[in-house]
Amino acid sequence: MTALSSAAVVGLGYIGLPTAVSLATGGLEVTGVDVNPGIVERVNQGESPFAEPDLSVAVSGAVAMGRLRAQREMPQADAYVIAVPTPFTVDHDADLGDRPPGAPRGADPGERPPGAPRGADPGERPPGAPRHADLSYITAAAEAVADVLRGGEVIVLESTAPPGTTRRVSELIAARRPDLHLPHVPDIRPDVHVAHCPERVLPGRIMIEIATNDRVIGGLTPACAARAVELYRTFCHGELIVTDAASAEMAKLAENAYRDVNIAFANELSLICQRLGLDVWEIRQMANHHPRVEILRPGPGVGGHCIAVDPWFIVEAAPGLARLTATARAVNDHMPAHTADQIVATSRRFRDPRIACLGLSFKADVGDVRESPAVDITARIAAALPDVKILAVEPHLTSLPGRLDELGNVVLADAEHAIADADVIALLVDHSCFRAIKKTQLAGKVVYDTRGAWG
Ligand code: SAJ
Repeated sequence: MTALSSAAVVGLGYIGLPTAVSLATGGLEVTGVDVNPGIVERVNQGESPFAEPDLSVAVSGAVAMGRLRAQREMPQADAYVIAVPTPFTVDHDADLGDRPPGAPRGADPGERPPGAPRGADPGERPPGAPRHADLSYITAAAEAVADVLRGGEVIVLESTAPPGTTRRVSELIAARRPDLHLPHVPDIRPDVHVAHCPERVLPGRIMIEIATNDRVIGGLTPACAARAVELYRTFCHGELIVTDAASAEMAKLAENAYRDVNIAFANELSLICQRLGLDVWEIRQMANHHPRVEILRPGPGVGGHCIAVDPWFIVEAAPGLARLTATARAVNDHMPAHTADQIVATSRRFRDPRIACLGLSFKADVGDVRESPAVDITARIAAALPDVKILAVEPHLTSLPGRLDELGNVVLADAEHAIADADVIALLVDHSCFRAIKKTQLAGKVVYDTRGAWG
């Protein structure tokens, strides 16, 4: 088997672009493939289409060295990394809410491929309704790769997906390329290797974690895993843990479901403490002094394109068994409505309330609003109080997300003016700049701190 010298990364989003840059820095000739011409153009100009620490400089370096270029067409390459979104669809029969499904999750903030379903405005999601993985992006990517294979390539699925998806990719390629042997078929010598290597990087720390995190690499066969290890070894300094593809898929889902369940416990504890008139932050701090207790932080809900979505893939795989996983999702999905209700009730104390919502992104110090509880809460407050002007503060954005823009009574404001003007200040995201706000600036205001940032 010859050494890998070229790679194509499909989907130049939050995961694909950093992976493409890392492979280029690791010595491969890399082509990034994206359906969005705007993203292709930005990358070819040496720019990152989205904000992530240290990414822009890495893209500019890789493009300047001639190691990375972007295009819309699938090229021939020794290795393919598929890093496209896995959105979900809502089970409407079981839908308890009255709103459309959430925006797509995953690596690629760009356009959907032809025929893929449209996502709704980020932040909207009916609480408690089961979701099903929508594999249309993965299918489109696998088919495009299939069409250019010559034999000898390794194809790695990085997108998070339900157990069995990597095998499905191999089956899809086999159906399109009857001239090639694929590794899901036993007892043949495959022409192409197929593996899963789920991404694990934390937004805000992607460029550090992509190089240092341990990775799980699951092959459809041991030889597939070994070939994928060669690829990731070019840039990953962490341990590369080898397994089969379905186990790698499940390990990834388990990681995010574990975090979701633990955040749900923190959120449930916060609701209980509120009912009992106790301070959840003090109780959490005291409990965490125990050497084997680490309660996570309660908050206004769980957002982002991963933790709010991936547990549903476990529920989908084992509906009757994944009771705790499904309940955690329901607990976390209920938090935005609960938080909004509390802020609206507090605001009704004023005849003509002025409300500032600090933060719209899904978590601190990022600008990503996908599945953001803060957007949901702000929209709910604005809808409940249509005559009240809501001052939304999000230093990472220059315009409001569509869902808020449509409402008419939400305006994007800067922190200083919003705080000075408002009667009610709701801290929805604990960005560093909000944490730095002095208590004196908040004097005389009604403060609703969902993140425990102002003690
Ligand atoms: N959150 C809380 N309380 C906490 C921790 C988080 O309310 O104590 C909220 C955040 O505010 C946010 C959401 O949870 O709304 C998710 O944030 P996060 O920082 O926990 O995770 P993500 O979504 O940014 O990234 C996760 C990571 N997974 C794990 O930590 C197990 C990351 O490593 C994955 O690569 C990423 O999902 C992914 O792409 O799957």
